[in-house]
Parts: sequence; structure tokens; C-alpha cells
Amino acid sequence: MSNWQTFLSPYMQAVEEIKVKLKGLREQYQMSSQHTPIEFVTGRVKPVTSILDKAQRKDIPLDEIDTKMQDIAGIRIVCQFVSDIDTIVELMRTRQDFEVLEERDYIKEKKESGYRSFHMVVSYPVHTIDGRKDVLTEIQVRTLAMNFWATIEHSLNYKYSGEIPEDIKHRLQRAAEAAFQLDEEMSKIKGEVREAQRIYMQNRESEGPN
Ligand code: 0O2
Repeated sequence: MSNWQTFLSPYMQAVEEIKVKLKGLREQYQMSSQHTPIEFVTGRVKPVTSILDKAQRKDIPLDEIDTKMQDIAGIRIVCQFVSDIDTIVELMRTRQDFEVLEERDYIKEKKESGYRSFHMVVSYPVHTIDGRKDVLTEIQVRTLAMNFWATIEHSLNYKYSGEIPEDIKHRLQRAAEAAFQLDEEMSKIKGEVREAQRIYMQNRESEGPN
């Protein structure tokens, strides 16, 4: 690749634009006093070293990464409840500003590591000085509990260069089960939690700034 900065520029734009749109949705939910299915949104463009590692690992020629590597642009939507994930997925499917190409449900079918999350690969049009470029973007949708687990596991994977010792792997699988149970328990008291959050927000608004 002769110029990574130029190549990655539309990906950066896609990530920034999608983040703004999702944060806008979150604000709309908050203003309408409805429960917001979006707790927070993050985004990143894959670092060049990670792109090169993945291309080598998956045998992807560098001149084909724009069509074969689906997560150079990545967005993460984190929710409170598992049911919020369904709401987000449905919202994404009906949007007119990008096209959903693929979906991977690692919540119904968790990965062997214990990883749970819902992945959507979308084609997002970015308008550049050279015209329209459709950029592949991976949107990961997960709960706070799933995110906590994935963040910890990701850093351990990094520490052990992908070769996590068996005893830690085993503990991580148990932690994944505990995160799953936490999501289940929270779902059961979802109504109570939402009501408490609604009252808290109302009181905060009526108190006004200090
Ligand atoms: P990053 O940017 O560091 O997060 P693969 O990359 O081979 O796992 P594939 O087919 O390219 O798989 O896509 P998939 O399965 O949708 O997963 C890609 C991304 O999902 C990963 O990106 C992680 O963010 C997340 N992910 C998938 N499996 C796991 C897992 O077992 N543990 C954790 N913590 N995250 C996972 P990258 O490439 O790791 O990059």
C-alpha cells in the first residue's frame, strides 16, 4: 500500500459520520423521555499494524482488503439490556443511509472463547473529492456486561499474543457465563430499572442547574 493515510481517510470519515448519527439517535430518545437503547457509542479505524496482521492471518492480498476485510472501520454500540440489542438491530436494518450486507449473531451462538455480541457488516457511502466510495463497516452491538467481558478478554489476548493459558481460558469461560447470568437477571428487573432511571432523570431536570 503506497499511502495508508489516503486509503484510510474514507474509513475515518465513515466512523465519524456514523458516530454522529448514532449519538443523535441517543439524544432523540433522551429528549422524548423514552428509554434509550444506546448507552454509549465508540468507533475506531483499525491500526495499520492490525490490518497487516489480519491480512496475513486470513491470507487477504493487500489490494483486496477494501472488499475482503470487513472491520477496518468499526463501530461499537453498547446497551443496558439484551432486548435493546434487538431494538438497535431493527433500527439499523431499516436505515436508508447504509445497506446491511451481513449479520453475525454471536449472542445466539456464542464463540468458543465465550464472546457474545451481535455483528452487522454494512456498506456505508462516503462522499470524497473523487466521488462516492462505499466503505465496509462492522457494527458491533452488545450489552455492558458483554462489553466488560470482551474488553478484559481482548487485553488478555493481547498480553498472551493470542495464546491465553488454559486455566485463564477456563476462568474466562466461567466469567462469560456469569456475564450471561447478569444480563438474564437484569432483563427480569428491566421494568423496575427503567422506572428508576426515568424518575432520576425527571428529578434532575426539575432541579435545574446548580
Ligand atoms: P479489534 O479491532 O482489536 O477489536 P476474526 O477477526 O478472525 O475473529 P472475523 O470473521 O474477521 O473474525 O470477524 P468477526 O467474527 O465479526 O470478529 C471481528 C471482531 O469481533 C474482532 O476484531 C473483535 O473486536 C471481535 N471479536 C470476535 N471474537 C472475539 C473474541 O473471542 N473475543 C473478543 N474480545 N473479541 C472478539 P479484532 O480483529 O480482534 O480487532
